[in-house]
Amino acid sequence: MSDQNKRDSLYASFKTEIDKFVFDDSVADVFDDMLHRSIPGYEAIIAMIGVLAERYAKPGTQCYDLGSSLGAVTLEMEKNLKDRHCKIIAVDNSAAMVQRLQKIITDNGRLESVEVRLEDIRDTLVSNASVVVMNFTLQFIPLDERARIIQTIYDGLLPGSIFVLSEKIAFPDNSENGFQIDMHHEFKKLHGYSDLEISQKRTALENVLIPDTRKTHLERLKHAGFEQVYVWFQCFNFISVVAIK
Ligand code: GEK
Repeated sequence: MSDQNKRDSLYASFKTEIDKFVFDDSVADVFDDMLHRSIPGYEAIIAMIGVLAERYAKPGTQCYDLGSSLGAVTLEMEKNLKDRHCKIIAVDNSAAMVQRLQKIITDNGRLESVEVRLEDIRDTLVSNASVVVMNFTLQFIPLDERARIIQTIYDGLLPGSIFVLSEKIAFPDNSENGFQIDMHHEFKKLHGYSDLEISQKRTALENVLIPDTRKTHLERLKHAGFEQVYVWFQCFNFISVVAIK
């Protein structure tokens, strides 16, 4: 079994103290399995980002995968944009993730169109872009810095281009919020996570992953200047939005 396919059991045994969740080697080793068993619709979202990129990527422009982890989005874009002469820029500030993604890219012989950067997305300059994707990454950025990042993305996109934003969200209505979280946990249980794993992971993510509401996301995107903002995917408390400049 390769590192990429190792099963996630990071929170399987009881911990007396739960550290804040970080994207280190132990997480990177099991990350592929973690996301597939934790995000309802993850595979569909990746595949549909491929569809969106295929439709909107313009020849000779740049496509960004901000918070690229092991490159699921990067690889899907690369697969769908052959002969488009686009540069795909994958950015992540976790050395553990970047190291593994660099190896995946090298092993695939795809170095030419893909550039992997160890960089904080708060410092990323977006330019000449036709597709920018943040797949479950804005949720890890401090609340007061989110609007500035979205503005940088908007400014760096060419007219008619797209920004795809996927996020775990919160609901303003308490009973709906409870229902959606409950269903997400049910999804995780059916994918082999125990109640202990679910609860310890939840504690580790407290104040690390901070979900906004759908309304906040949509308003922030419109405020940055995006004219068309559409939620194209939702499953429980996970959504994906496409914003067209
Ligand atoms: C996927 N998109 O498979 N700068 C750069 N990277 C960051 C920052 C930051 N400030 N904060 C967090 N990250 C991927 C999944 S995971 C989602 C994205 C999750 C990185 C972090 O290191 C991690 O690799 C990624 O964002 C978030 O489609 O774990 O829920």
